[in-house]
Amino acid sequence: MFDLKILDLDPKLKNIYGKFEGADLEISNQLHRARGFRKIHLEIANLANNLEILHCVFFPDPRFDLPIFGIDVVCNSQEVSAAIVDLSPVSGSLPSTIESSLKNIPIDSFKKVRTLPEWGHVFSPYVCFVRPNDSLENKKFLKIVDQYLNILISYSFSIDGESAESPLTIERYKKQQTYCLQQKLNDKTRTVLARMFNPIWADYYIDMVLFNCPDISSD
Ligand code: BLA
Repeated sequence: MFDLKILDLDPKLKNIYGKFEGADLEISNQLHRARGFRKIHLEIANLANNLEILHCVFFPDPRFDLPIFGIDVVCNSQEVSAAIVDLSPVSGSLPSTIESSLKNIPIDSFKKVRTLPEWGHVFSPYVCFVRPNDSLENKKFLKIVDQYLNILISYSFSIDGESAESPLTIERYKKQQTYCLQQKLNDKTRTVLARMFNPIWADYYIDMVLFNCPDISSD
C-alpha cells in the first residue's frame, strides 16, 4: 500500500489489559492510514481464555470510490463460531470491476452458512458469513479473505480520488456513518465487552475505537 502511516491512538485504548473471574483479558489494536484508506484497523482480542476475536475494518478515504472491507472472526474454546468477511458498498452498488471479480469467488460452499442479523443490511450480496466446520473450511475462509483484500487493494491502485467537496465524496462518507451506526447495533459485541470490562467502558470503546465516524468537517 502507498503512503502507509500509523494513526495515533491513546495508549490506554491501544493495548488493553484486564481480568475477568481471575482470567486475563487482552485487546491489542493497530491503526494505520494509506492512500485510499482513512482508517485501517486491526484488532486481536483474547478474552478470558475462552474467546478469541480477530476484528479488522478498512474504512476507505471517501474521496475514493472504494467499499468498506470488514472481517470478524469469533472463536470460543471449541470452535470458530462466526467468521464473516465482506466488501460493503458505500454507494448504491459496488464498483462494477469489484463486483465482477467477487462473482467468481465460491462463498456458498460452506456446510454451515449463518443468517445475517437485522442490522446486517449494510453488507453486500457477496458477504460470506459462516461457521467453518473443520480445518479445511477454516483455510477456505482465509483464502476468501485474501481474495477480497486483493480485489480491494488492486482496485484502489487503479483509481484516483475525487475532491473532498464532491457530492459523491459526501454521500460515500454518509454511507460509512450508516455502516458504523448499524454495526453499533450488534449487541453481541457490546454484551461481551460489558460483561468482561464494564458497560460504560464497552460503549466508550465501541464509539471511540471500533466504529467512530466523526463528522466530515472534522475528519
Ligand atoms: C458476532 N461478535 C459476534 C459475536 C461476538 C462478537 C461474541 C457472537 C459470535 C457468534 O454469534 O457466534 C464479539 N466482535 C466481538 C467483539 C469484538 C468484535 C468483542 O469485533 C471486538 C472487540 N462485527 C464486526 C465487523 C463485522 C462484524 C467488522 O466488528 C463484519 C464485517 C460482524 N459479528 C458480526 C456479525 C455477528 C458477529 C454479523 C453475528 C451477530 C448476530 O448473529 O446477531
